[in-house]
Amino acid sequence: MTLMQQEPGQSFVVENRIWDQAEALPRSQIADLQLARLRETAARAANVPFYKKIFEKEGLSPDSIQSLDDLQRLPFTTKSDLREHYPLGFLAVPREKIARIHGSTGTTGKPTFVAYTSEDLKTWAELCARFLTSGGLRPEHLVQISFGYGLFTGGFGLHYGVERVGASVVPASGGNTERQISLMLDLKSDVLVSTPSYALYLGEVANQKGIGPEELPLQFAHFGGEPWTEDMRSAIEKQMGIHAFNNYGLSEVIGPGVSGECALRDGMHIQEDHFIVECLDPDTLEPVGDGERGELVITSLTKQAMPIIRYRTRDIASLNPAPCPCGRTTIRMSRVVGRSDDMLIIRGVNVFPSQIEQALLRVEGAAPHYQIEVSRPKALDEVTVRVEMRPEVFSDMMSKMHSLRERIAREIQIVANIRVNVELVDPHTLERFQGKAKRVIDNRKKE
Ligand code: DLL
Repeated sequence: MTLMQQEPGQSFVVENRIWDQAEALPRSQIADLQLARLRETAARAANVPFYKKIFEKEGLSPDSIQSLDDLQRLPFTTKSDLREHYPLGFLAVPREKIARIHGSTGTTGKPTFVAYTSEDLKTWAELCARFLTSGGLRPEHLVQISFGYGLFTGGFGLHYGVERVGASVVPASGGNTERQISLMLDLKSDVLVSTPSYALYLGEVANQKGIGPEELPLQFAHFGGEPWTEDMRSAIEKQMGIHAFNNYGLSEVIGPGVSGECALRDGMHIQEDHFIVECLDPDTLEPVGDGERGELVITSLTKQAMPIIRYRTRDIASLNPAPCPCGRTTIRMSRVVGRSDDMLIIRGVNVFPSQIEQALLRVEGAAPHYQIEVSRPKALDEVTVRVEMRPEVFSDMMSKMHSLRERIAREIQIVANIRVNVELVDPHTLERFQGKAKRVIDNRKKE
């Protein structure tokens, strides 16, 4: 198939290629495979004391799964279930079968660990190879991986995926931004792998050193690990002169490799032969309709060391089952608008930080660097959005600054339906991030 994606003014062309025909199976075959694998997963999960106890209590067994609808009879798993069985209480295989352990630090409490058998590691590399290929990676490319190599699944996960495709890796790891830029220039990296917020910072530092998009050798990038918006994609693409793809995953489920964009970049294809993704109303836990937002709940179908059933991700997104012109038959998920636990409730209105990002990036003169501070000085919530000005609009004319502030506040009101205070700050003064961005300070928790 010769489907291509080319934006006006860009020389990079993404040719549509499929790594594994499993991505393009007829829907009925996907369903058959999912059912068989769901039963295998239930059998493996019966070795995990947490699931065994529930299965016994509810009279569940692999044989009681007769159709995919029976998934709804299986229990949910939450982050606190994993924490309560710290460190490795969810293992379904003897410890000597474990080939590697990763973990997520989380923002509160103990980390959670996730384990892989050598078979799991092979599967993981294949899954990453799939989305990397769908987003343009070919054996001739040189990929700079600027995710931390460590417990975080981003570094090693993508590393083995790139190698599986046959491309070359520069395992730059996170941080040391000046060195990242020299590596990129000296080795002529074609592809960047990082969080979108780190890419934004890298691009900014390069630009400050007089290295513009034309001088950067990068052609395209695979970003993931945190929520970001279409407007942020445009800002980073412009700053670095690249074409950026989105990919999604979480350590509890495998790491990166759950889903990723194809050349058309209209939603992330879910690797449905390895995961069942449900989209549920977070309050009622009933399925929402196609295209409606809900919480993603994920069941692994092939993981051996730590099979996971109906994991409540807290990520809010929607599902699109419509066929994609790229030829893949898998369901696509939208961007993650945010995590339900990051959703701010401001005077009763639900707001995701990504809505504020979307609004302010639409205002010319506002830089894509911002911080949201929420407080409750008296009885009412107050939100202050600090936004950096672009150096070119920085002005000592009060009236100009005032109208920029007003435009940002108005745009936020339109998109997020809340009135906020906007503080314009000098260029390059807000914190930059080398991994996942932390843009919200909620003082109400302390007050
Ligand atoms: O962030 C795995 C990963 C690494 C995915 C690198 C993609 C690239 P955790 O540290 O466990 O794992 O964090 C998982 O990050 O539940 C989402 O809230 C968020 N997240 C990951 N990818 C995206 C994305 C890795 N593309 C949590 N868009 C998930 C929005 C994302 N949020």
